[in-house]
Amino acid sequence: MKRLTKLISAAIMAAGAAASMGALAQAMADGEVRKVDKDNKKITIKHGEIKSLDMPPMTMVFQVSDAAFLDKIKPGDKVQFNVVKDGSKLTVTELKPVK
Ligand SMILES: [Cu+2]
Repeated sequence: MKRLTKLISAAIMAAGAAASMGALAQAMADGEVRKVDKDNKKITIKHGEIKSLDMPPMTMVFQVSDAAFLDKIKPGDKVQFNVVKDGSKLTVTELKPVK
């Protein structure tokens, strides 16, 4: 239940941010790809602040929900991504390159 409450409050926060900024994309986190590990569905991202997770900027490894995300991504690419907390695991559920 705690997870659901958190999810709902995150959704409300995202909706609020989208309303005030006029774009849903603003809710995504920014980062730069450091390493791609397709075999293990993992990606290392040097990311900016992630407000939804209360996380300061850092470089860390994320699990990705779909290995196909990693097809068009390589180290050095700038990306925008969404990440959800699943227990102690952080999973990237959306990932797109930024020009
Ligand atoms: Cu982090």
